[in-house]
Amino acid sequence: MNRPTLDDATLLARLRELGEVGRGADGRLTRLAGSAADGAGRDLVAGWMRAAGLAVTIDAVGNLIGLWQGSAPVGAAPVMIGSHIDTVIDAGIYDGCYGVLAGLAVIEALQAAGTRLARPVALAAFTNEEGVRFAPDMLGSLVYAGGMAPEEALAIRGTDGVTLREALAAIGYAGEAAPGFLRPHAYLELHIEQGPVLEHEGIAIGAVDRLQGISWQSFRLSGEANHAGTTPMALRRDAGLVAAQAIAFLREAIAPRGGTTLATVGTLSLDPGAINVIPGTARFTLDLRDPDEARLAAAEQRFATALRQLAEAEGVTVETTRLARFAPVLFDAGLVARIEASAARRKLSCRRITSGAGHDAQMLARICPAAMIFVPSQGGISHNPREFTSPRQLADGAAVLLDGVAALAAPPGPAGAAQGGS
Ligand code: HGY
Ligand code: MN
Ligand code: MN
Repeated sequence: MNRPTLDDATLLARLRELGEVGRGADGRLTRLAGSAADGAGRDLVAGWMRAAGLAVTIDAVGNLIGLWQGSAPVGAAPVMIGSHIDTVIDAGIYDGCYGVLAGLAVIEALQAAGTRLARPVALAAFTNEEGVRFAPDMLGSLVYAGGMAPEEALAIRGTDGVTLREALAAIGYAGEAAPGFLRPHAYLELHIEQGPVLEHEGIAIGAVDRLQGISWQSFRLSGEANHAGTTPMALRRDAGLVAAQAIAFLREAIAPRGGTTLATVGTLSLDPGAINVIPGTARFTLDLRDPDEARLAAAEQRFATALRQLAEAEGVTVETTRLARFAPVLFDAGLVARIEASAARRKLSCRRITSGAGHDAQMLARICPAAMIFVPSQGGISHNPREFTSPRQLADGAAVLLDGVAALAAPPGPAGAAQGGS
């Protein structure tokens, strides 16, 4: 049995090939969950999984799971790795895809080394991690972990009015298997940091020990559309004004610079949207995050109170819709320690880090020990076509993932592989 060797060149080539799926004529990459581009991306990844001899299963919410049974005893709980391949709008090529494709590279390296398994290895590409089209985000892994019934998820209507059920059926990924059909022994997710910390500190590997809380809400403010030239300021019910005041309040009072609470209004629309009409309706979404649950709840409460007062003062009504709410998550200390030990063995600098972004790992942590491995993001940029991580850094992260899978699925001794690999 040889030492497993990762094929970094193929990993990079696949990342780039998948990164072209869903790229428009304008050069922007968008592969929203359940879109035709998502279907094409899934076909590509499922093809690579099958070529590696994995048994590919699609579950009822479209989660794509490849299983390498190898020499593992039938019925042994698998070690699960993976992430997602859906993207945001005008995305980079690494977010999510790196975790899935590095996971495939790890499996192929272990196979090529003739590794004997004590446990099978499952590779997952979860549905709708980004949540841009269907809320909440991490939807596929939430259902997989039992946090939402498949029927409820499939009935969710996207921003374009299409249900998840319709979208998955349209791309041929409305599967049969019951989400959660494989209960993992452990889950490890490799992901780009998407933030500035590792690069700023010159650290190669992030051992992610916690993930911050997330609150998503949408608001509809209703005032009165009226003539911009004939309506005195004192007689207006300007929904756009209240939205603008509320957004300013977020930065001034809820999430000032230097605090831990993060507030983002990523979508904002005024209706009817004409230069000479007072906006009768304003719609916006709010993404609030904080590593501390009590602070996150307090931020939600303070904003709700302020918005109500601002609206009352302008004679505007408020409708609030809850889109997502996930408490902060602590990852498995044993897995985090394994990640740190692997980095140390490989002489890679490493630090513990909190994830600012949501990830599928936070859902899998509900049903098994879970942790994440981060690699640096150049300039801390993500959810942006300038997202970049160097080939060296990508290879380092994949090597640490390889060590984790080898240790968990092929422990040393008669049944296992040689520890680690190059
Ligand atoms: O929003 C997030 O943090 C993740 O990218 N879905
Ligand atoms: Mn991601
Ligand atoms: Mn993302």
